[in-house]
Amino acid sequence: MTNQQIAQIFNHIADILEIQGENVFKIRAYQKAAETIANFTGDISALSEKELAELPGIGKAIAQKTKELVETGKLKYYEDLKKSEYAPLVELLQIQSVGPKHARLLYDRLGVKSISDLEKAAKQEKIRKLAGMGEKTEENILKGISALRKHKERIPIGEILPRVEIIFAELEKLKETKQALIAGSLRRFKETIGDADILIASEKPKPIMDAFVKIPQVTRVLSQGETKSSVITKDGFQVDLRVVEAESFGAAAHYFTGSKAHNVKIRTMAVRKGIKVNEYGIFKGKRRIASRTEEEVYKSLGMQWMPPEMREDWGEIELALKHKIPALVELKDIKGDLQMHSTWSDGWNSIEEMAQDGIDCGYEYIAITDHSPTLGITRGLTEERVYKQIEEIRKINKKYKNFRILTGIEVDVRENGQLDLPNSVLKELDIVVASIHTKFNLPKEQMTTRIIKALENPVVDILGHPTGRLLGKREPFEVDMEKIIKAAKANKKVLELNGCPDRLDLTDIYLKQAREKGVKIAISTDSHKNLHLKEWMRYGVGMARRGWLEKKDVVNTLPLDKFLKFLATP
Ligand code: DGT
Ligand code: CA
Ligand code: CA
Ligand code: ZN
Repeated sequence: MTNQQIAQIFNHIADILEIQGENVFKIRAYQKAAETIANFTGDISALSEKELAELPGIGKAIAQKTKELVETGKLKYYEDLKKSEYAPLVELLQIQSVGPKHARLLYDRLGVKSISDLEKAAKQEKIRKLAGMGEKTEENILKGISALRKHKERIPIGEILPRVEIIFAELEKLKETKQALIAGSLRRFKETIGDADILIASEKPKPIMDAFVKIPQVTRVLSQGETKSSVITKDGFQVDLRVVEAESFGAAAHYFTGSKAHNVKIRTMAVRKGIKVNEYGIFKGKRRIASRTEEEVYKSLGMQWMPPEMREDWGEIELALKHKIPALVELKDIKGDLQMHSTWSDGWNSIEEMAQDGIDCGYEYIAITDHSPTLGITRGLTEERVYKQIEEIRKINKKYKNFRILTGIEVDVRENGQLDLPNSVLKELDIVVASIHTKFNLPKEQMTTRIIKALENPVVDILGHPTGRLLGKREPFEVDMEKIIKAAKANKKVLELNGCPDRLDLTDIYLKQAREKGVKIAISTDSHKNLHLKEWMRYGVGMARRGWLEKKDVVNTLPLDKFLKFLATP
Protein backbone atom coordinates (compact mmCIF):
# COMPACT_ATOMS: atom_id res chain seq x y z
CA MET A 1 0.00 0.00 0.00
CA THR A 2 1.29 3.48 -0.82
CA ASN A 3 1.49 6.25 1.76
CA GLN A 4 -1.15 8.14 -0.21
CA GLN A 5 -3.59 5.25 -0.10
CA ILE A 6 -3.21 4.86 3.66
CA ALA A 7 -3.58 8.60 4.20
CA GLN A 8 -6.72 8.59 2.07
CA ILE A 9 -8.29 5.89 4.22
CA PHE A 10 -7.59 7.81 7.44
CA ASN A 11 -9.04 10.97 5.94
CA HIS A 12 -12.08 9.02 4.89
CA ILE A 13 -12.46 7.68 8.44
CA ALA A 14 -12.21 11.23 9.82
CA ASP A 15 -14.93 12.40 7.42
CA ILE A 16 -17.33 9.63 8.38
CA LEU A 17 -16.70 10.23 12.08
CA GLU A 18 -17.36 13.91 11.59
CA ILE A 19 -20.71 13.29 9.93
CA GLN A 20 -21.61 10.90 12.72
CA GLY A 21 -20.92 13.76 15.11
CA GLU A 22 -18.06 12.08 16.98
CA ASN A 23 -15.65 13.71 19.36
CA VAL A 24 -13.42 16.37 17.76
CA PHE A 25 -10.21 14.98 19.21
CA LYS A 26 -10.82 11.61 17.70
CA ILE A 27 -11.46 13.19 14.30
CA ARG A 28 -8.35 15.37 14.53
CA ALA A 29 -6.26 12.33 15.46
CA TYR A 30 -7.10 10.64 12.17
CA GLN A 31 -6.57 13.84 10.20
CA LYS A 32 -3.18 14.38 11.80
CA ALA A 33 -2.12 10.81 11.12
CA ALA A 34 -3.20 11.15 7.48
CA GLU A 35 -1.20 14.36 7.15
CA THR A 36 1.91 12.77 8.64
CA ILE A 37 1.65 9.70 6.44
CA ALA A 38 1.01 11.67 3.26
CA ASN A 39 4.08 13.80 3.91
CA PHE A 40 6.34 10.98 5.00
CA THR A 41 9.22 10.70 2.56
CA GLY A 42 10.00 7.04 3.18
CA ASP A 43 7.79 4.01 2.77
CA ILE A 44 5.23 3.79 5.59
CA SER A 45 4.62 0.11 4.95
CA ALA A 46 8.26 -0.64 5.79
CA LEU A 47 7.95 0.66 9.37
CA SER A 48 7.34 -1.44 12.45
CA GLU A 49 4.44 -0.66 14.76
CA LYS A 50 6.85 0.89 17.23
CA GLU A 51 8.47 3.11 14.60
CA LEU A 52 5.04 4.18 13.42
CA ALA A 53 4.01 5.21 16.91
CA GLU A 54 7.08 7.43 17.11
CA LEU A 55 5.99 9.55 14.14
CA PRO A 56 4.46 12.91 15.03
CA GLY A 57 0.67 12.73 15.26
CA ILE A 58 0.52 8.94 15.31
CA GLY A 59 -0.41 7.28 18.58
CA LYS A 60 -0.46 3.64 19.58
CA ALA A 61 -3.97 2.92 18.34
CA ILE A 62 -3.41 4.39 14.90
CA ALA A 63 0.00 2.73 14.59
CA GLN A 64 -1.75 -0.56 15.20
CA LYS A 65 -4.38 0.20 12.58
CA THR A 66 -1.73 1.23 10.07
CA LYS A 67 0.07 -2.05 10.59
CA GLU A 68 -3.16 -3.99 10.10
CA LEU A 69 -3.76 -2.13 6.83
CA VAL A 70 -0.26 -2.71 5.54
CA GLU A 71 -0.19 -6.36 6.47
CA THR A 72 -3.69 -7.45 5.48
CA GLY A 73 -4.63 -4.76 2.95
CA LYS A 74 -7.74 -4.19 5.05
CA LEU A 75 -8.81 -2.55 8.28
CA LYS A 76 -11.66 -4.06 10.22
CA TYR A 77 -12.55 -0.77 11.89
CA TYR A 78 -12.76 0.97 8.51
CA GLU A 79 -14.80 -1.81 6.91
CA ASP A 80 -17.34 -1.55 9.75
CA LEU A 81 -17.40 2.22 9.55
CA LYS A 82 -18.10 2.08 5.83
CA LYS A 83 -21.27 0.14 6.61
CA SER A 84 -22.58 3.08 8.63
CA GLU A 85 -25.63 4.64 7.02
CA TYR A 86 -23.75 7.96 7.04
CA ALA A 87 -20.72 6.78 5.09
CA PRO A 88 -22.07 7.68 1.62
CA LEU A 89 -22.57 11.28 2.78
CA VAL A 90 -18.83 11.88 2.60
CA GLU A 91 -19.30 12.57 -1.10
CA LEU A 92 -21.27 15.71 -0.20
CA LEU A 93 -18.31 17.23 1.62
CA GLN A 94 -16.63 17.87 -1.72
CA ILE A 95 -19.06 20.74 -2.18
CA GLN A 96 -17.58 23.93 -0.81
CA SER A 97 -20.62 25.13 1.16
CA VAL A 98 -21.54 21.74 2.64
CA GLY A 99 -19.94 20.84 5.96
CA PRO A 100 -20.50 17.67 8.02
CA LYS A 101 -23.39 19.23 9.98
CA HIS A 102 -25.14 20.27 6.79
CA ALA A 103 -24.58 16.87 5.22
CA ARG A 104 -26.19 15.23 8.22
CA LEU A 105 -29.15 17.61 8.22
CA LEU A 106 -29.69 17.17 4.49
CA TYR A 107 -29.75 13.43 4.95
CA ASP A 108 -31.89 13.35 8.08
CA ARG A 109 -34.49 15.73 6.71
CA LEU A 110 -34.43 15.24 2.94
CA GLY A 111 -32.81 11.85 2.50
CA VAL A 112 -29.98 13.36 0.43
CA LYS A 113 -27.29 10.71 -0.06
CA SER A 114 -25.37 11.81 -3.15
CA ILE A 115 -24.40 14.90 -5.10
CA SER A 116 -27.15 14.25 -7.62
CA ASP A 117 -29.72 13.99 -4.78
CA LEU A 118 -28.34 17.26 -3.50
CA GLU A 119 -28.67 18.94 -6.86
CA LYS A 120 -32.24 17.73 -7.20
CA ALA A 121 -33.18 18.96 -3.73
CA ALA A 122 -31.61 22.36 -4.42
CA LYS A 123 -33.38 22.72 -7.76
CA GLN A 124 -36.68 21.77 -6.16
CA GLU A 125 -36.06 24.55 -3.61
CA LYS A 126 -36.31 22.14 -0.70
CA ILE A 127 -33.06 23.14 0.99
CA ARG A 128 -34.07 26.72 1.68
CA LYS A 129 -36.75 25.45 4.04
CA LEU A 130 -34.32 23.73 6.40
CA ALA A 131 -33.29 25.36 9.66
CA GLY A 132 -30.18 27.50 9.31
CA MET A 133 -30.17 27.28 5.52
CA GLY A 134 -31.82 29.65 3.10
CA GLU A 135 -32.07 30.71 -0.50
CA LYS A 136 -28.44 31.82 -0.41
CA THR A 137 -27.24 28.44 0.86
CA GLU A 138 -29.22 26.73 -1.83
CA GLU A 139 -27.72 28.98 -4.48
CA ASN A 140 -24.22 28.36 -3.10
CA ILE A 141 -24.74 24.62 -3.16
CA LEU A 142 -25.67 24.75 -6.84
CA LYS A 143 -22.66 26.94 -7.55
CA GLY A 144 -20.48 24.51 -5.60
CA ILE A 145 -21.74 21.58 -7.64
CA SER A 146 -20.97 23.24 -10.94
CA ALA A 147 -17.55 24.37 -9.69
CA LEU A 148 -16.79 20.80 -8.64
CA ARG A 149 -17.69 19.53 -12.09
CA LYS A 150 -15.43 22.09 -13.72
CA HIS A 151 -12.68 21.20 -11.27
CA LYS A 152 -12.88 17.55 -12.22
CA GLU A 153 -11.75 18.52 -15.71
CA ARG A 154 -8.75 20.63 -14.69
CA ILE A 155 -6.67 19.98 -11.60
CA PRO A 156 -5.24 22.70 -9.34
CA ILE A 157 -1.47 22.74 -9.73
CA GLY A 158 -0.89 22.11 -6.02
CA GLU A 159 -2.64 18.75 -6.24
CA ILE A 160 -0.80 17.48 -9.28
CA LEU A 161 2.74 18.90 -9.28
CA PRO A 162 4.14 16.99 -6.26
CA ARG A 163 2.70 13.75 -7.64
CA VAL A 164 4.12 14.30 -11.11
CA GLU A 165 7.49 15.08 -9.54
CA ILE A 166 7.53 11.61 -7.99
CA ILE A 167 6.89 9.97 -11.38
CA PHE A 168 9.40 12.30 -13.00
CA ALA A 169 12.10 11.33 -10.50
CA GLU A 170 11.59 7.65 -11.38
CA LEU A 171 12.14 8.38 -15.05
CA GLU A 172 14.96 10.83 -14.56
CA LYS A 173 17.08 8.31 -12.72
CA LEU A 174 16.90 5.63 -15.46
CA LYS A 175 20.30 5.03 -16.99
CA GLU A 176 18.90 5.48 -20.52
CA THR A 177 17.70 9.02 -19.68
CA LYS A 178 20.05 11.76 -20.92
CA GLN A 179 17.92 14.81 -20.23
CA ALA A 180 14.47 15.19 -18.73
CA LEU A 181 11.94 17.94 -18.31
CA ILE A 182 8.42 18.43 -17.01
CA ALA A 183 6.89 20.40 -19.90
CA GLY A 184 3.39 21.68 -20.76
CA SER A 185 1.26 23.79 -18.45
CA LEU A 186 3.08 22.45 -15.38
CA ARG A 187 6.32 23.99 -16.53
CA ARG A 188 4.47 27.20 -17.21
CA PHE A 189 3.06 27.02 -13.67
CA LYS A 190 -0.53 27.45 -14.75
CA GLU A 191 -2.96 27.44 -11.82
CA THR A 192 -4.87 24.44 -13.17
CA ILE A 193 -3.58 21.60 -15.29
CA GLY A 194 -5.28 19.49 -17.95
CA ASP A 195 -2.63 16.78 -18.11
CA ALA A 196 1.05 16.38 -17.30
CA ASP A 197 3.66 16.28 -20.06
CA ILE A 198 7.09 14.77 -19.52
CA LEU A 199 9.87 15.00 -22.08
CA ILE A 200 12.99 12.86 -22.13
CA ALA A 201 16.04 12.78 -24.36
CA SER A 202 17.41 9.30 -24.98
CA GLU A 203 18.86 7.08 -27.66
CA LYS A 204 16.96 4.11 -26.21
CA PRO A 205 13.28 4.94 -25.79
CA LYS A 206 12.01 1.38 -25.35
CA PRO A 207 13.26 0.69 -21.78
CA ILE A 208 12.02 4.12 -20.75
CA MET A 209 8.53 3.44 -22.06
CA ASP A 210 8.53 0.04 -20.36
CA ALA A 211 9.53 1.57 -17.06
CA PHE A 212 6.96 4.35 -17.43
CA VAL A 213 3.91 2.11 -17.74
CA LYS A 214 5.11 0.03 -14.79
CA ILE A 215 5.40 2.89 -12.31
CA PRO A 216 3.28 1.98 -9.24
CA GLN A 217 1.16 5.15 -9.52
CA VAL A 218 -0.04 4.12 -12.99
CA THR A 219 -3.42 2.47 -13.02
CA ARG A 220 -4.27 2.45 -16.73
CA VAL A 221 -2.21 2.63 -19.92
CA LEU A 222 -3.99 4.62 -22.61
CA SER A 223 -1.35 4.08 -25.24
CA GLN A 224 2.19 2.81 -25.42
CA GLY A 225 4.25 3.66 -28.48
CA GLU A 226 7.88 3.88 -29.39
CA THR A 227 8.28 7.57 -28.61
CA LYS A 228 4.96 8.54 -27.07
CA SER A 229 2.91 6.95 -24.29
CA SER A 230 0.02 8.10 -22.13
CA VAL A 231 -1.19 6.76 -18.80
CA ILE A 232 -3.76 7.49 -16.12
CA THR A 233 -2.57 7.55 -12.52
CA LYS A 234 -4.33 6.35 -9.40
CA ASP A 235 -5.05 9.96 -8.54
CA GLY A 236 -6.99 10.20 -11.78
CA PHE A 237 -4.84 12.41 -13.96
CA GLN A 238 -3.17 11.76 -17.30
CA VAL A 239 0.56 11.81 -17.94
CA ASP A 240 1.95 12.03 -21.47
CA LEU A 241 5.53 10.98 -22.02
CA ARG A 242 7.58 11.72 -25.10
CA VAL A 243 11.08 10.52 -25.77
CA VAL A 244 13.18 12.36 -28.36
CA GLU A 245 16.80 12.33 -29.51
CA ALA A 246 19.17 14.56 -27.56
CA GLU A 247 19.82 16.42 -30.81
CA SER A 248 16.25 17.80 -30.88
CA PHE A 249 15.68 18.18 -27.11
CA GLY A 250 15.62 21.99 -27.20
CA ALA A 251 13.12 22.14 -30.05
CA ALA A 252 10.93 19.52 -28.38
CA ALA A 253 11.17 21.30 -25.01
CA HIS A 254 10.07 24.50 -26.66
CA TYR A 255 7.24 22.81 -28.55
CA PHE A 256 5.85 20.77 -25.64
CA THR A 257 6.13 23.56 -23.12
CA GLY A 258 3.73 25.68 -25.15
CA SER A 259 1.52 27.40 -24.69
CA LYS A 260 -0.20 26.60 -27.91
CA ALA A 261 -0.86 30.32 -28.44
CA HIS A 262 2.83 31.10 -27.94
CA ASN A 263 3.87 28.34 -30.36
CA VAL A 264 1.40 29.37 -33.05
CA LYS A 265 2.56 32.99 -32.92
CA ILE A 266 6.21 31.97 -33.21
CA ARG A 267 5.53 29.60 -36.08
CA THR A 268 3.56 32.20 -38.04
CA MET A 269 6.31 34.74 -37.53
CA ALA A 270 8.95 32.28 -38.66
CA VAL A 271 7.02 31.32 -41.79
CA ARG A 272 7.13 34.95 -42.89
CA LYS A 273 10.90 34.74 -42.74
CA GLY A 274 10.89 31.47 -44.68
CA ILE A 275 11.71 29.44 -41.57
CA LYS A 276 9.98 26.25 -40.47
CA VAL A 277 9.49 25.48 -36.76
CA ASN A 278 8.44 22.12 -35.36
CA GLU A 279 9.26 19.77 -32.49
CA TYR A 280 12.39 18.51 -34.28
CA GLY A 281 14.02 21.83 -34.90
CA ILE A 282 14.17 25.13 -36.72
CA PHE A 283 14.69 24.65 -40.46
CA LYS A 284 15.84 26.90 -43.28
CA GLY A 285 14.93 24.85 -46.34
CA LYS A 286 16.22 21.38 -45.54
CA ARG A 287 18.91 22.65 -43.21
CA ARG A 288 18.34 22.39 -39.44
CA ILE A 289 19.69 25.62 -37.95
CA ALA A 290 18.83 24.99 -34.28
CA SER A 291 17.41 22.23 -32.08
CA ARG A 292 19.67 21.17 -29.23
CA THR A 293 18.77 23.76 -26.59
CA GLU A 294 15.88 26.15 -26.09
CA GLU A 295 18.28 29.11 -26.01
CA GLU A 296 19.55 28.08 -29.43
CA VAL A 297 16.00 27.76 -30.76
CA TYR A 298 15.00 31.25 -29.64
CA LYS A 299 18.31 32.70 -30.80
CA SER A 300 17.89 31.27 -34.31
CA LEU A 301 14.64 33.27 -34.50
CA GLY A 302 16.33 36.47 -33.35
CA MET A 303 14.90 36.19 -29.85
CA GLN A 304 16.09 36.10 -26.29
CA TRP A 305 15.22 33.00 -24.21
CA MET A 306 12.36 33.60 -21.82
CA PRO A 307 11.05 31.87 -18.69
CA PRO A 308 8.30 29.30 -19.44
CA GLU A 309 5.86 31.13 -17.13
CA MET A 310 5.77 34.00 -19.65
CA ARG A 311 4.90 31.93 -22.70
CA GLU A 312 1.24 32.79 -23.16
CA ASP A 313 1.44 35.24 -26.06
CA TRP A 314 0.83 38.15 -23.71
CA GLY A 315 3.51 40.30 -25.33
CA GLU A 316 6.55 38.22 -24.37
CA ILE A 317 7.46 37.45 -28.00
CA GLU A 318 7.67 41.15 -28.84
CA LEU A 319 9.87 41.74 -25.76
CA ALA A 320 12.11 38.80 -26.65
CA LEU A 321 12.66 40.24 -30.14
CA LYS A 322 13.84 43.46 -28.50
CA HIS A 323 15.90 41.49 -25.94
CA LYS A 324 13.96 43.08 -23.11
CA ILE A 325 12.71 40.08 -21.15
CA PRO A 326 12.58 41.14 -17.47
CA ALA A 327 14.50 39.25 -14.77
CA LEU A 328 11.59 37.62 -12.96
CA VAL A 329 11.43 37.16 -9.19
CA GLU A 330 12.79 33.83 -7.93
CA LEU A 331 12.16 31.70 -4.86
CA LYS A 332 15.60 32.54 -3.50
CA ASP A 333 14.72 36.26 -3.53
CA ILE A 334 12.02 35.78 -0.89
CA LYS A 335 13.10 37.06 2.54
CA GLY A 336 9.94 36.54 4.56
CA ASP A 337 6.36 35.33 4.62
CA LEU A 338 3.61 37.80 5.46
CA GLN A 339 0.50 35.76 6.10
CA MET A 340 0.12 32.74 8.38
CA HIS A 341 -1.99 31.44 11.22
CA SER A 342 -1.04 29.86 14.53
CA THR A 343 -2.93 27.92 17.21
CA TRP A 344 -4.05 31.33 18.48
CA SER A 345 -6.75 31.14 15.79
CA ASP A 346 -7.27 28.35 13.25
CA GLY A 347 -3.66 27.25 12.67
CA TRP A 348 -2.27 23.88 13.73
CA ASN A 349 1.11 25.00 15.07
CA SER A 350 2.42 27.34 17.72
CA ILE A 351 4.01 30.67 16.87
CA GLU A 352 7.42 29.21 17.63
CA GLU A 353 6.88 26.23 15.36
CA MET A 354 5.86 28.51 12.54
CA ALA A 355 8.95 30.64 13.17
CA GLN A 356 11.20 27.57 13.07
CA ASP A 357 9.94 26.74 9.59
CA GLY A 358 10.47 30.35 8.57
CA ILE A 359 14.06 30.06 9.75
CA ASP A 360 14.43 26.76 7.87
CA CYS A 361 13.26 28.53 4.72
CA GLY A 362 16.17 30.93 5.17
CA TYR A 363 13.88 33.89 5.86
CA GLU A 364 14.73 36.99 7.85
CA TYR A 365 11.17 37.46 9.08
CA ILE A 366 7.64 36.13 9.16
CA ALA A 367 4.41 37.80 10.18
CA ILE A 368 1.89 35.98 12.36
CA THR A 369 -1.52 37.06 11.11
CA ASP A 370 -4.25 35.24 13.02
CA HIS A 371 -7.90 35.95 12.32
CA SER A 372 -10.04 38.66 13.89
CA PRO A 373 -13.23 37.82 15.86
CA THR A 374 -15.93 37.90 13.13
CA LEU A 375 -15.06 34.41 12.06
CA GLY A 376 -16.69 32.73 15.02
CA ILE A 377 -15.38 29.30 14.08
CA THR A 378 -11.75 30.23 14.08
CA ARG A 379 -11.27 31.67 17.57
CA GLY A 380 -10.49 35.09 16.21
CA LEU A 381 -8.33 37.43 18.28
CA THR A 382 -10.25 39.81 20.49
CA GLU A 383 -8.67 43.16 21.43
CA GLU A 384 -7.41 41.64 24.62
CA ARG A 385 -5.83 38.67 22.87
CA VAL A 386 -4.19 40.94 20.30
CA TYR A 387 -2.30 42.63 23.11
CA LYS A 388 -1.49 39.29 24.71
CA GLN A 389 -0.12 37.95 21.45
CA ILE A 390 2.04 41.02 20.93
CA GLU A 391 3.52 40.40 24.40
CA GLU A 392 4.08 36.73 23.63
CA ILE A 393 5.81 37.49 20.32
CA ARG A 394 8.00 40.06 22.00
CA LYS A 395 9.14 37.37 24.41
CA ILE A 396 9.75 34.77 21.71
CA ASN A 397 11.69 37.24 19.58
CA LYS A 398 14.33 37.62 22.30
CA LYS A 399 15.56 34.14 21.36
CA TYR A 400 16.48 34.93 17.79
CA LYS A 401 19.49 36.68 16.43
CA ASN A 402 18.96 37.20 12.73
CA PHE A 403 15.28 36.53 12.56
CA ARG A 404 12.19 38.41 13.60
CA ILE A 405 8.56 37.54 14.07
CA LEU A 406 6.46 40.50 13.07
CA THR A 407 3.19 41.01 14.91
CA GLY A 408 0.16 41.05 12.66
CA ILE A 409 -3.42 40.14 12.03
CA GLU A 410 -5.70 39.11 9.20
CA VAL A 411 -8.55 41.40 10.02
CA ASP A 412 -11.97 40.95 8.48
CA VAL A 413 -13.43 43.61 6.26
CA ARG A 414 -17.08 43.92 7.17
CA GLU A 415 -19.88 44.38 4.68
CA ASN A 416 -19.64 48.16 5.04
CA GLY A 417 -15.87 48.27 4.55
CA GLN A 418 -15.11 48.78 8.22
CA LEU A 419 -12.57 46.59 9.92
CA ASP A 420 -13.39 44.09 12.58
CA LEU A 421 -11.21 45.73 15.25
CA PRO A 422 -10.67 49.42 16.08
CA ASN A 423 -7.70 51.25 14.54
CA SER A 424 -6.43 52.05 18.03
CA VAL A 425 -5.70 48.34 18.47
CA LEU A 426 -4.60 47.58 14.91
CA LYS A 427 -2.02 50.34 14.87
CA GLU A 428 -0.09 48.50 17.58
CA LEU A 429 0.72 45.71 15.10
CA ASP A 430 3.57 45.60 12.59
CA ILE A 431 1.34 44.32 9.79
CA VAL A 432 -2.36 44.49 9.09
CA VAL A 433 -3.72 42.26 6.35
CA ALA A 434 -7.34 43.10 5.55
CA SER A 435 -9.40 40.29 4.01
CA ILE A 436 -12.93 39.39 3.10
CA HIS A 437 -14.31 36.14 4.53
CA THR A 438 -18.04 36.87 4.61
CA LYS A 439 -20.73 38.22 2.28
CA PHE A 440 -19.06 37.14 -0.94
CA ASN A 441 -22.14 37.74 -3.05
CA LEU A 442 -22.45 41.51 -2.87
CA PRO A 443 -23.11 43.30 -6.16
CA LYS A 444 -19.89 44.26 -7.96
CA GLU A 445 -20.12 47.96 -7.20
CA GLN A 446 -20.80 47.45 -3.52
CA MET A 447 -17.95 44.94 -3.22
CA THR A 448 -15.58 47.37 -4.93
CA THR A 449 -16.56 50.21 -2.60
CA ARG A 450 -16.21 47.90 0.41
CA ILE A 451 -12.64 46.98 -0.51
CA ILE A 452 -11.62 50.50 -1.45
CA LYS A 453 -12.83 51.68 1.93
CA ALA A 454 -10.50 49.17 3.57
CA LEU A 455 -7.61 50.28 1.34
CA GLU A 456 -8.21 53.87 2.38
CA ASN A 457 -7.89 52.97 6.04
CA PRO A 458 -4.45 54.15 7.22
CA VAL A 459 -3.78 51.08 9.41
CA VAL A 460 -4.12 48.60 6.56
CA ASP A 461 -0.91 47.39 4.91
CA ILE A 462 -1.99 44.52 2.67
CA LEU A 463 -5.21 43.45 0.98
CA GLY A 464 -5.44 39.68 1.55
CA HIS A 465 -6.54 37.22 -1.18
CA PRO A 466 -8.18 40.04 -3.15
CA THR A 467 -10.79 38.05 -5.11
CA GLY A 468 -11.62 35.37 -2.55
CA ARG A 469 -11.61 32.52 -5.03
CA LEU A 470 -10.96 28.88 -4.10
CA LEU A 471 -9.79 26.92 -7.12
CA GLY A 472 -12.44 24.43 -8.15
CA LYS A 473 -14.62 25.38 -5.21
CA ARG A 474 -15.56 29.00 -5.17
CA GLU A 475 -15.56 31.49 -8.03
CA PRO A 476 -13.87 34.85 -7.39
CA PHE A 477 -16.30 37.43 -6.12
CA GLU A 478 -17.36 40.17 -8.46
CA VAL A 479 -15.16 43.20 -8.11
CA ASP A 480 -13.77 45.93 -10.35
CA MET A 481 -10.10 45.03 -10.16
CA GLU A 482 -8.97 48.02 -12.18
CA LYS A 483 -10.44 50.30 -9.52
CA ILE A 484 -8.91 48.23 -6.71
CA ILE A 485 -5.48 48.46 -8.32
CA LYS A 486 -5.89 52.21 -8.69
CA ALA A 487 -6.95 52.56 -5.06
CA ALA A 488 -4.01 50.46 -3.91
CA LYS A 489 -1.68 52.73 -5.86
CA ALA A 490 -3.28 55.94 -4.56
CA ASN A 491 -3.13 54.74 -0.95
CA LYS A 492 0.27 53.07 -1.26
CA LYS A 493 -1.14 49.71 -0.25
CA VAL A 494 0.19 46.27 -1.07
CA LEU A 495 -1.91 43.62 -2.81
CA GLU A 496 -1.44 40.05 -1.70
CA LEU A 497 -0.59 37.16 -3.95
CA ASN A 498 -1.85 34.39 -1.72
CA GLY A 499 0.34 31.40 -2.56
CA CYS A 500 -1.87 28.77 -0.95
CA PRO A 501 -2.32 26.47 -3.94
CA ASP A 502 -6.11 26.44 -3.46
CA ARG A 503 -6.19 30.18 -3.85
CA LEU A 504 -3.38 31.65 -5.96
CA ASP A 505 -5.07 34.99 -5.59
CA LEU A 506 -4.31 37.48 -7.20
CA THR A 507 -4.01 35.59 -10.41
CA ASP A 508 -1.57 36.26 -13.28
CA ILE A 509 -3.53 38.77 -15.37
CA TYR A 510 -4.27 40.98 -12.37
CA LEU A 511 -0.67 40.78 -11.19
CA LYS A 512 0.47 41.93 -14.59
CA GLN A 513 -1.95 44.86 -14.43
CA ALA A 514 -0.82 45.75 -10.89
CA ARG A 515 2.81 45.64 -11.96
CA GLU A 516 2.12 47.95 -14.90
CA LYS A 517 0.55 50.45 -12.48
CA GLY A 518 3.49 50.17 -10.07
CA VAL A 519 1.53 48.54 -7.25
CA LYS A 520 3.60 46.38 -4.90
CA ILE A 521 2.76 42.74 -4.24
CA ALA A 522 3.30 40.53 -1.17
CA ILE A 523 3.71 36.83 -1.91
CA SER A 524 2.41 35.03 1.19
CA THR A 525 1.56 31.40 1.91
CA ASP A 526 -1.39 31.89 4.30
CA SER A 527 -0.02 28.80 6.05
CA HIS A 528 -2.19 27.08 8.61
CA LYS A 529 0.50 24.48 9.34
CA ASN A 530 4.24 24.87 9.61
CA LEU A 531 4.85 22.51 6.68
CA HIS A 532 2.96 24.83 4.34
CA LEU A 533 5.61 27.53 4.65
CA LYS A 534 8.14 25.50 2.74
CA GLU A 535 5.76 23.83 0.32
CA TRP A 536 3.58 26.67 -0.81
CA MET A 537 5.88 29.58 -1.51
CA ARG A 538 6.93 28.12 -4.85
CA TYR A 539 3.33 28.24 -6.11
CA GLY A 540 3.15 31.89 -5.17
CA VAL A 541 6.43 32.61 -6.90
CA GLY A 542 5.31 30.65 -9.98
CA MET A 543 2.16 32.72 -10.20
CA ALA A 544 4.15 35.92 -9.65
CA ARG A 545 6.37 35.01 -12.59
CA ARG A 546 3.28 34.40 -14.73
CA GLY A 547 2.36 38.01 -13.88
CA TRP A 548 5.88 39.10 -14.98
CA LEU A 549 6.78 40.32 -11.49
CA GLU A 550 10.37 41.23 -10.81
CA LYS A 551 12.14 41.26 -7.47
CA LYS A 552 11.49 44.96 -7.04
CA ASP A 553 7.72 44.45 -7.41
CA VAL A 554 7.56 42.09 -4.44
CA VAL A 555 7.79 43.63 -0.94
CA ASN A 556 8.85 40.48 0.84
CA THR A 557 12.06 40.34 -1.16
CA LEU A 558 13.23 43.28 0.96
CA PRO A 559 15.65 42.49 3.77
CA LEU A 560 14.17 43.10 7.23
CA ASP A 561 15.54 46.60 7.82
CA LYS A 562 14.37 47.86 4.42
CA PHE A 563 11.04 46.14 4.83
CA LEU A 564 10.45 47.80 8.22
CA LYS A 565 11.32 51.13 6.66
CA PHE A 566 8.87 50.43 3.88
CA LEU A 567 6.13 49.71 6.44
CA ALA A 568 6.93 52.88 8.36
CA THR A 569 6.70 55.12 5.29
CA PRO A 570 3.19 56.52 5.10
P1 DGT B 1 -3.09 21.58 -20.32
O1 DGT B 1 -2.59 20.19 -20.43
O2 DGT B 1 -4.46 21.76 -20.88
O3 DGT B 1 -3.00 22.13 -18.94
O4 DGT B 1 -2.17 22.54 -21.20
P2 DGT B 1 -0.83 22.21 -21.98
O5 DGT B 1 -0.28 23.51 -22.42
O6 DGT B 1 0.06 21.34 -21.19
O7 DGT B 1 -1.35 21.48 -23.28
P3 DGT B 1 -1.18 20.00 -23.87
O8 DGT B 1 -0.91 19.01 -22.81
O9 DGT B 1 -2.37 19.78 -24.73
O10 DGT B 1 0.07 20.11 -24.82
C1 DGT B 1 1.37 20.31 -24.34
C2 DGT B 1 2.07 21.30 -25.21
O11 DGT B 1 2.23 20.76 -26.53
C3 DGT B 1 1.29 22.59 -25.42
O12 DGT B 1 1.54 23.51 -24.40
C4 DGT B 1 1.85 23.05 -26.73
C5 DGT B 1 2.10 21.79 -27.48
N1 DGT B 1 0.99 21.53 -28.40
C6 DGT B 1 0.00 20.68 -28.22
N2 DGT B 1 -0.84 20.70 -29.25
C7 DGT B 1 -0.37 21.63 -30.10
C8 DGT B 1 -0.78 22.14 -31.37
O13 DGT B 1 -1.81 21.75 -31.93
N3 DGT B 1 -0.02 23.10 -31.93
C9 DGT B 1 1.11 23.55 -31.34
N4 DGT B 1 1.82 24.50 -31.93
N5 DGT B 1 1.53 23.12 -30.16
C10 DGT B 1 0.80 22.16 -29.55
CA1 CA C 1 -0.53 19.26 -20.48
CA1 CA D 1 -0.64 16.53 -22.94
ZN1 ZN E 1 -8.00 34.69 4.81
